[in-house]
Amino acid sequence: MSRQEEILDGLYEYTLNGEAEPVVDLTKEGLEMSMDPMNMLFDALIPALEEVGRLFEAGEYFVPEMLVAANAMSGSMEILKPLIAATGAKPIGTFVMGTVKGDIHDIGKNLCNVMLEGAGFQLIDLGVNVPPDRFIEAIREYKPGAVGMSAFLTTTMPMMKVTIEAIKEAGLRDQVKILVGGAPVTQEFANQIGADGYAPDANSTTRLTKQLLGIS
Ligand code: B12
Repeated sequence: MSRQEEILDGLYEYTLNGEAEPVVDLTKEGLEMSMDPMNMLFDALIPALEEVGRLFEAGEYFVPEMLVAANAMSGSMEILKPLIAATGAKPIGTFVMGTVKGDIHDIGKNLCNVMLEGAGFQLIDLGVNVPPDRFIEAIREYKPGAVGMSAFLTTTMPMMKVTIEAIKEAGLRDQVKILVGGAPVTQEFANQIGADGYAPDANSTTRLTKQLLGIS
């Protein structure tokens, strides 16, 4: 096995076990060896978190294990993020992103942010547990082309509809394209609640946003 393969294996295993320090060390070593940040992200870190989700579902992992795994991944993300995000160029548009009220999952959202920034968008991240009013304030303040809402719980998905309705009531609906996403969200749900688009992952989020805003 090459050292690069060992690094990918290590990133996967240590993330799965929630060991933050070796994840950071291996990330740095990988970069020193000129490994592609996207490679580390999509071939090791994200698959590890997918496995964490599977283990949680199977009753073998509990919330604390999920949390340490997520934290281990975040340490690496902090290092990789500036390398993936674009530098200097004039932004091609503004994107306001947030995880809806009641929900604190932010890893999927953060990945979308990184890819959107990488594609040249100015990213306004409202964070997690974002109430409808905060989305509305941000639309008024930043005048974004697009707004993204993330939800990872079936119990917080309805908050997306509530937020869209609130944006409508505030008279702002026709000024923005609204995208929704997160593990339990589907295209069908997006249609039902009157969103403009749904994307299953960060890459397609970027593609869809450009398409909705007519940016080639
Ligand atoms: C890590 C994790 C946590 C961490 C979150 C840490 C953090 N900082 O985010 C912690 C431990 C805090 C947590 C807590 C809970 N969690 Co949790 N968690 C997960 C886990 C394992 C991974 C989620 C994740 O980050 N995945 C990685 C990313 C990369 O996922 P992704 O879907 O591929 O992301 C892409 C797309 O979704 C899309 N996308 C994401 N956002 C957006 C937004 C837009 C606009 C677009 C277009 C696209 C888009 O692009 C992303 C990037 O490619 C999932 C399991 C799973 N299978 O999802 C459970 C899971 C989501 N959690 C679950 C549960 C039940 C909980 C708790 C209720 C547990 C508890 N009893 O306390 C709490 C709820 C807390 C709250 N109020 O939000 C359940 C939800 C069940 C359900 N159907 O509702 C899941 C599915 C686990 C399971 N299988 O049961 N959790």
